[in-house]
Amino acid sequence: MINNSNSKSKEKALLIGVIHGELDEQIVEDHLDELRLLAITAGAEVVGNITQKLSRINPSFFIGTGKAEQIISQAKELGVSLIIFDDELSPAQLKNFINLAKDVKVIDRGALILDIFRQHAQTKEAQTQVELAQLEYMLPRLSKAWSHLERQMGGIGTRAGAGETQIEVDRRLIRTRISKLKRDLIKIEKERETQSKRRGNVFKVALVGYTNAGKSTLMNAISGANVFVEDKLFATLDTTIRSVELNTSHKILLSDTVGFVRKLPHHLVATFKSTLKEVVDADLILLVLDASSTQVVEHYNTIVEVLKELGAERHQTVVIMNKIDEENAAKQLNFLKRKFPEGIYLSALNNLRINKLTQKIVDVMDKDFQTIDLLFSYKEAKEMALAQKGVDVLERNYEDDCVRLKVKASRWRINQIQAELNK
Ligand SMILES: Nc1nc2c(ncn2[C@@H]2O[C@H](COP(=O)(O)OP(=O)(O)OP(=O)(O)O)[C@@H](O)[C@H]2O)c(=O)[nH]1
Ligand SMILES: [Mg+2]
Repeated sequence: MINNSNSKSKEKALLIGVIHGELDEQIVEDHLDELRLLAITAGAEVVGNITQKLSRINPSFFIGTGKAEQIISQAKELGVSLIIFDDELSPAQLKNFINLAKDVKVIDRGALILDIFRQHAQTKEAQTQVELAQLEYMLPRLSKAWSHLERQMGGIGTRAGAGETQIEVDRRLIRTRISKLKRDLIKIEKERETQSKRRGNVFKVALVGYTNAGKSTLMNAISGANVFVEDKLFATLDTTIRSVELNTSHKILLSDTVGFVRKLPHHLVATFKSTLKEVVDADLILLVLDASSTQVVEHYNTIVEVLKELGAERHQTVVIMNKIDEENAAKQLNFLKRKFPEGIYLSALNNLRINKLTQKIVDVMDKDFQTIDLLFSYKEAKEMALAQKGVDVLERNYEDDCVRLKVKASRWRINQIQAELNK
C-alpha cells in the first residue's frame, strides 16, 4: 500500500455522485457510501461527497462545465488531491479534467478498483492479471497530460502498470508489454488446467459473492481451513481450494475466490477469468450475501450479472444469507425470506446453521442421478466390486466374455467411478 501509516500523509479525496437516469438520491448516497469504503481501502482519506442532479450528461465533463470548475476549486481549497467519480468517465472526459484540474487528479470508480486490486495482488497470477487489466484500461486514456500527471503525482489511480517508469514509454511499448503479459497468463492458465483435470472427478462447490460478504469466513467455517479474513474490501484476490469431507460418503472441493463489486471494470473481469474458472467449472455455486446490508438485493443482481459475463449463469445455485447475527439483518429478515425463500440463513462467523448448508450440499449432490452401463471382464472382480459402492445396481447381466452392470448413481459418483476405472 502506498499511503499506509508509515508513509507520508494520506491522499485527501472528494467523491462525486451524479443523480441521473433511473437513480434517485438514496441510491446515489448508497453508492457513494460504497465508493467511500473503496477509497479508504485504496489508502485515501475521504473529506466529503458532492452530488449533482443531471437531466443530461455533458459529453465534455460528465457533469456541467460550471460544476466541474466549481468542484475543482473547492477541492483546491480543501487541500484535496484526488477527485473520484462514481460513474465511468470516458477517455475524452478524463482528458478534459486533467487539462482543467492541473494538480488535482480526477479518476473514476473503475480506476479506483484497479488500484485496490493492484495493491492486494499477492501471487504471480494475480499480479499479472491486474497489470494487464490496468494497462488495457490505461491505453485509450494515455495522453501527454496523463503522463505528466503520473510523473508528477503518482498515487491512487495513476500508478503506472509496471513501476514508475512505465508511463514514460509510449503506446507501442505498452502494447508489447500487454502481449507479454497475455503470454504469461496463458502459461499460468495451462498449469491451472492440469491441476483442475486432476480434480475432475470430485464434486466442485464455489463460493461467490460481493466483496466482504463473508465468503472466506464461510470457507473456514465449512472446512476448518485458515483462509485470510479481513474486514476490508477485496481481502481475497486469488482462489483457494480445499478438499472437505461433509460426511463419510460426500467429499467436495470448495473454492473461495475474489469478491465482486458494482461496476467491476470490464478488463478486470476479463483478465480474472482464469482465477474465476473455478466458478465456471463448479457443480454448485454458493451465492453468499451479506444479509445485514441494505444493498443486498443490488448485490445479488451484480453477482448475477458477473456470473452471466463469465458464462456461469445457468449453474445450480444456492443463495446464502450470511451475517444473520447482525441487528440490521434481523430488521430485514422477513423481507429477505420473502424475496429469497430458498435461501439458507446463517452466520459464518458464529458457526450458526452451517450444518443446514452442508446438508443442502449433500442433497444437491445426491439429487443429480444418472444411469450408465459398465462392462467388466471376468478378471476384473476387484474393479467391479469397487464400482458397486455408493450406487444402485439396476441390472446385472452375465454375458459370454463380460459382465454388464446397469447402475444408477449421482453424477459425481459416476464420474468418480469412471476415473477410477480409467486409471
Ligand atoms: N457479524 C458477522 N460478521 C461476519 C460474518 N461472517 C463474516 N463476517 C465478517 O465480515 C468481514 C468480511 O469477511 P470475509 O470472510 O473476509 O469476507 P469475503 O467475502 O471473503 O471478502 P473479500 O475476500 O474481501 O471479498 C470480516 O470482518 C468477517 O469477520 C457473520 O456471520 N457475522
Ligand atoms: Mg475473502
